[in-house]
Amino acid sequence: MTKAMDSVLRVGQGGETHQQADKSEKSAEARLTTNQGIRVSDNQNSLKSGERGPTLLEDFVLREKIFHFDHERIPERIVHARGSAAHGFFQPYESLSDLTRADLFQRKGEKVPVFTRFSTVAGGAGSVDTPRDVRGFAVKFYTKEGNWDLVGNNIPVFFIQDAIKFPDLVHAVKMESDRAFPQAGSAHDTFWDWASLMPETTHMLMWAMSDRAIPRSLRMMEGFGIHTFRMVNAKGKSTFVKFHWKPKLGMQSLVWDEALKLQAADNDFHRRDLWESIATGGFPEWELGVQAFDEKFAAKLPYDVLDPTKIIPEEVLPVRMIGRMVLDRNPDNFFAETEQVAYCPANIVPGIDFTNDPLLQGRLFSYLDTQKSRLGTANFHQIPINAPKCPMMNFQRDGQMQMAVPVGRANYEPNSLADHGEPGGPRESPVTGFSTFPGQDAAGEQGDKLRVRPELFADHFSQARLFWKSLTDSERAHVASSFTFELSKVLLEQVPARMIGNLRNVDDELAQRVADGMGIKLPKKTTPRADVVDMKPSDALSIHKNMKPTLEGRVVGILIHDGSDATAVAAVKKAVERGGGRCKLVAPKIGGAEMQDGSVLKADGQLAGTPSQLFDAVAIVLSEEGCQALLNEAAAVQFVMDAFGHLKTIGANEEAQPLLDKAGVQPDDGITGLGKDFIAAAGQRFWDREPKLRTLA
Ligand code: HDE
Repeated sequence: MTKAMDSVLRVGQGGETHQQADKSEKSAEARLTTNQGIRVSDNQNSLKSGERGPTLLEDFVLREKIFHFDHERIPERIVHARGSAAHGFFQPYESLSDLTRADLFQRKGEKVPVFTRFSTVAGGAGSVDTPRDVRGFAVKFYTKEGNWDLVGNNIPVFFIQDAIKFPDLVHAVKMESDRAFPQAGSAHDTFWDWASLMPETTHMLMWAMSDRAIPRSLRMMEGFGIHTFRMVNAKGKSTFVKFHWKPKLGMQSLVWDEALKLQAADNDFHRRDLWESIATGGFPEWELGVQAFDEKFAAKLPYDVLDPTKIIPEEVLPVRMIGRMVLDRNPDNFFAETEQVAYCPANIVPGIDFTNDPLLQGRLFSYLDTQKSRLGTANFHQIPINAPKCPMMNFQRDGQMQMAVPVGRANYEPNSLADHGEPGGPRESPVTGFSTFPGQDAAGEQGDKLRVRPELFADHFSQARLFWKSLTDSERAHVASSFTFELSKVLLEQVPARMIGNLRNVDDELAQRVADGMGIKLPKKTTPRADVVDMKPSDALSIHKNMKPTLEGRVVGILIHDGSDATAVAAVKKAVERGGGRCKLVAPKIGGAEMQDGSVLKADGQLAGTPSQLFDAVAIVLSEEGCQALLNEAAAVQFVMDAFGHLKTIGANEEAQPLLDKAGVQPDDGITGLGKDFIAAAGQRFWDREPKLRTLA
């Protein structure tokens, strides 16, 4: 074989010969090497004995590359496996020294870096973004006094009161263990079998069956610390707090049919939305607030503040806003940051402390334990995303994947090595170090060892009723319909009746609507353990009462075709952007459409792969011919039909009317022209339209 032929055969698909490659050798930092720093001469072909012969074991370049690849995956989180995260900062509005000595709350306006991860709970890491599910809302604050993790959810209560029930909950809700389906959804036998036998889940079930569990965007959900925590000030005074995150964009949720269709249209809908918003400078923002109260206030409540299935209505105790969080930077690497981040509710800083909430207490054990099996080593705190951004020193040593190189012999304390000129290592800080609030000051916090629930934990229905009573008619119809949808998927005969029997304790009308929705007789009421009482409805619990009719952070889809009016398209775009939103052009071909004036507008999405579910509102800008052509295009008719069915604003020019007619669009306040009326309506959903379109329970 000639030398020239040899070099051509040895080169991969890049087409570059080795002689050429040699000439173009890169500078030192751009050279491809093995993990040992050995320069790689050929990254296209493995080492073989002869041109068509066996691959040689001695090819360490190949073996190292494949070996590393084989181990790229780590065990996914047992819950909250699917998540998306971003970097940002927290900024307090004022000094909170009255409540806490925590360093991050002392100085108004001083930024503290954060890394925040949102997640679904039930599905695996590769599951879809829009199932009906609780969303995790976990924030790691890298404070000057160490990391504080506020590991919460987007729903302010939890399914269970005691950590010992958590594995049962998770086993029941995740895919069934023999068949491994369904993925990422609670609408199946084992979940409802278990939940219907556990009345304490009822309050959370109401939230999970509401629109809270199908958020439109991660940027438009609230977050909650759930448990009652403590803040402790410099004088050692403790105040109970409940943490709340409130989104600047207001709350917004999906329509259930839209959530289902999004699972097909874009598995990564929430992940992409978060990423694109940050990448285009629309930084998501939340306010952090606390409900702060003392023992006396707690003692007056008809429920226990240590019970995580209860809220304190904001109308009873207002939320004091204490700062804001802005997420302004996407991760550089999903695996290194979003996947390897290890949150832990036990990570708290001086000035914040736990309470005896029995769910919280169990969590304080679980997270450290799970990180060891997930990240494979007790040294996971050294991974950059987990490492504190303040000095960290102690006498812990060794373990798998130790990255630090501690100097000297001082791996024990006390020691007197410093007296002999050797490094003696760090020492404790009796005054500024973390000290636990003694806390044993309220009834029942000490006593005999017992496996019991406090009597005040027994009321499982009053707050579920409070939630129901606080919703709008449309939101109630969604709750009743979700129960109907989920229970209709349950094949175990005894379960729906038992569940509806529980719901009768929440509200007889709700139970009746679910029974009617399923076409079964209203079952017998189950007997509650405690009397159910009526509480004053709380507007803060409703999404519809807390939505913002704004274009800020919203995405408008503009459907165009050949012959569309470029000026009209530009005008819509400009007006949407002025309102703080973004536009995406949708056309039958990705290359774009030729406008009336001969210019070509490139599309952001091809019609067949870009349904209207992806947008908050749509504008249809067509010429007469363009519209005629789209009448025979199922994707175009569906685009409009779904925007209508998902209660969105549809702005259209006159020429597009035949398409609206074919899609069955009926006039209402959400069906507009392309001018000011479109812009005014586009940030809203038209809930009144819904009963005309589908039967809700
Ligand atoms: Fe978690 N939970 N949890 N959880 N949880 C985990 O930790 C656990 C609970 C929450 O984005 C795990 O790193 C127990 C309540 C979030 O990485 C695990 C109990 C709330 C995340 C674990 C609870 C949460 C987790 C799995 C009952 C809301 C994702 C992987 C006692 C306040 C954090 C991991 C992220 C993750 C255990 C209940 C929120 C197994 C035992 C209540 C947001 O440790």
